[in-house]
Amino acid sequence: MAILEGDFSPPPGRFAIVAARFNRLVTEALWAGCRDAFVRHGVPDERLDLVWVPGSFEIPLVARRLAAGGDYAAVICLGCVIRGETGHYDHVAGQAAAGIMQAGLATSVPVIFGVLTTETVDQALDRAGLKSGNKGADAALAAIEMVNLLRKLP
Ligand code: INI
Repeated sequence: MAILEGDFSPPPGRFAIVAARFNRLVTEALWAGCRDAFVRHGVPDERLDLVWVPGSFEIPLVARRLAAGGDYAAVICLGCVIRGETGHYDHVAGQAAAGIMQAGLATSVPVIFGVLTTETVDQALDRAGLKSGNKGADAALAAIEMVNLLRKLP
């Protein structure tokens, strides 16, 4: 019986981070957590490329293009969608999630979902380095685990 699992040993390759400028106070904190997690797991700044896009809705196009280019071991998507008074939230959050999933499936490159979807600003801040950890750091770890897992798969 084979049990295959990715670990958190330093992975090879370059990593692209696609970050949304919308709700930038939060996404800057996600990027900081992501970068810190990469560095502490043996991926220095020189192997990270950061691309800013206007909002989470724009993340999938850029993530897919970067994943398809062949230069990156994984692409990490960082955004923050906060539910407002309108239905805009559902469209932006839903399409960002679907597009990010599609980018990974279409390219066979891990494309990691580090987009916060919350009811309030406080919930978002809690997940960007306050009470509830840092989702950007979690996204970096997911990328490392997936890169190491894919190297083991037959
Ligand atoms: N983009 C976000 O990343 N988060 C949001 O909360 C948000 N809201 O609420 O509107 C948001 N909107 C912008 C959207 O992502 C696009 O940039 C815009 O619609 C242009 O295509």
